[in-house]
Amino acid sequence: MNPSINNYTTMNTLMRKIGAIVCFLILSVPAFAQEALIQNTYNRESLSLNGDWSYIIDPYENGYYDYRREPFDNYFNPANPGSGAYFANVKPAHKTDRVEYDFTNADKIKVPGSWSVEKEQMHWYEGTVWYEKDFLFEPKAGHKSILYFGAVNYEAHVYVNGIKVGHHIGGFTPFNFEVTKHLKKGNNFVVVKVDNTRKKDAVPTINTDWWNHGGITREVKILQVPELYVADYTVQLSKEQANVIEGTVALSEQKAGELVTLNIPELKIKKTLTTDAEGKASFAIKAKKLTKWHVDKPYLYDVQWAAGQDVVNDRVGFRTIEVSGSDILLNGEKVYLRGICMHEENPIEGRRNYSLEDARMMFQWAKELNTNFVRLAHYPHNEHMPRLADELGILLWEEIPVYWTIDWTNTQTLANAKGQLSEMVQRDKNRASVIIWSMANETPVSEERNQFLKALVTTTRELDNSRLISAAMEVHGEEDGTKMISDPFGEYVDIMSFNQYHGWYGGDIKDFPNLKWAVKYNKPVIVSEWGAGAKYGYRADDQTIWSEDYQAYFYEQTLAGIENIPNLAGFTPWILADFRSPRRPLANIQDMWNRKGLISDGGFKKQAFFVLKKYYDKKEAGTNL
Ligand code: GCB
Repeated sequence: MNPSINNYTTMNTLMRKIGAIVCFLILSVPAFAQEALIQNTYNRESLSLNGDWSYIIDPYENGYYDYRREPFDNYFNPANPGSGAYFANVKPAHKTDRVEYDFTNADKIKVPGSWSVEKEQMHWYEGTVWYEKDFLFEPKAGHKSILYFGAVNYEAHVYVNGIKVGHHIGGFTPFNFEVTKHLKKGNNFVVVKVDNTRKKDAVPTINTDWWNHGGITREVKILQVPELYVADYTVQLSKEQANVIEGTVALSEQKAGELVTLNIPELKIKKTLTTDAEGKASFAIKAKKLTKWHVDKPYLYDVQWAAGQDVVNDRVGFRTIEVSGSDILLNGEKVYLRGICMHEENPIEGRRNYSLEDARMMFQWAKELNTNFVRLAHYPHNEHMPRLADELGILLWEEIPVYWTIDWTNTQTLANAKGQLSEMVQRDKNRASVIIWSMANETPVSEERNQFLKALVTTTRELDNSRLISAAMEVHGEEDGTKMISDPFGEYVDIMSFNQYHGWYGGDIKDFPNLKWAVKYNKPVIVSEWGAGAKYGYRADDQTIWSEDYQAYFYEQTLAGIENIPNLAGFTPWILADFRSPRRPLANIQDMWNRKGLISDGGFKKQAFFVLKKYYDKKEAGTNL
């Protein structure tokens, strides 16, 4: 054995042990229980950390584990950070200092963004990348600082000035950590270990039909809130009592006897509530002359909460959503869902959507199609989407990435799915546009799966019992020439939704108008997907696969037969725009894009777009189809 290695090893072990003891003394509380999500980060004072960040690609996770594969986190000593842990962001102070990473001179990357698109050499990269940002900070007296991430795909370890502040799993939902004590006046830095490695027991699992965009994919900011602040609230129309606005509010601390005021000026509502021992209060107030939120008139009210020094404003629409037999009722009236599916991807730039402009582009296309409903597939999209949908009058289906073959018996996987579900509901529960929470997409029927999905339904109903629950299920075989919609999970949802690809994945599209369907449950039905691939600009005839003509014919045939499906309350064809997918290699046609979009990767409309638009125009006008 090489003696110097041996010595080094002994020294290193000793140092580690000392470090571990010091670290244990400093951080003797287990640090990273998930912190509650703060409600409405849009209208709070904040410092944006968007823009250029330094990054270091780290396929061996060298900055996270030592050479014995032990995480530096386990024994890290901030007073003596060493030269290994990248999150320490150490700079050599002397010419003899050896530090083998350097954020200052490292290449820069955009936040929000996806490295697979921004950095050519990282197009196919899946693994760890370290992000670092320096920033100036001015702490505000009497205030707390909360570091907020809109989303990081998929796993994030977060460090502020070299100290770990938290960890998050799940690529499409927000998270935050209170960092008041870690920030100082002047220069500060934040480091995030981002890891988009696909894992079998993750949510989603290793197999998806979309691009695994790695990076800090949504905004990052530091919120500054008063010491005691309005942490959470729900404001909505009661399901049971007409024109009653009801809800709850929770302060950041479990303090009884605090006064919280709800103000909705236009309705002349000003009510002061007193918190209970948990720092919470609830209310139910009759509103006179309420204008309800509707797709035809998306009316929003200014809603303001005030407690102590804290004031937070929101814009909230009031509506009810329920089912009755095979109908979906919006404000008590039947609504037919003229829908479309979307991924959270900008087809022109091939990156994740993250901005208000992106949201406008997507919804403008949806409006041009004359839709009133959008399925945000297959994971929660960024918050601009529900906020803008509230303003534009578009109904939304939101879902979590419980997609295909999830590890159903794994309790960690279930906890993960519940975590993502809770974060989605927590973020969007005050958005009138959101009417459906979807539990899953095309999951194979088994007892284990049923139990898993039932557990998600229970969690959803506990969090928000005012919206409808569904899942994109499948067609389960044929009986006597009739296609069966009979997934046993149908028993637990409010709306039976199913994807079907007759004419694409099997079957002949010319037969579609004559197909027979049977739905096991007497509930409203949404066909949550159907579609065919076409390369924009490829014109041939309606029998030639991949041509725009075939896709247009496919749409005509499907639309000619879709109303034969019993209890049909609407549908969302697959999909508004072409999107990147590693499952789609066909050269010169797909080139790693799923081509089922009605709009191409360049942003051009295919023929089928106009077929669907014509159908929706007629449907809206109530004229003969
Ligand atoms: C599906 C999936 C969707 C796919 C689509 C397709 O059923 O739900 O994620 O992208 O089919 O294009 O095959």
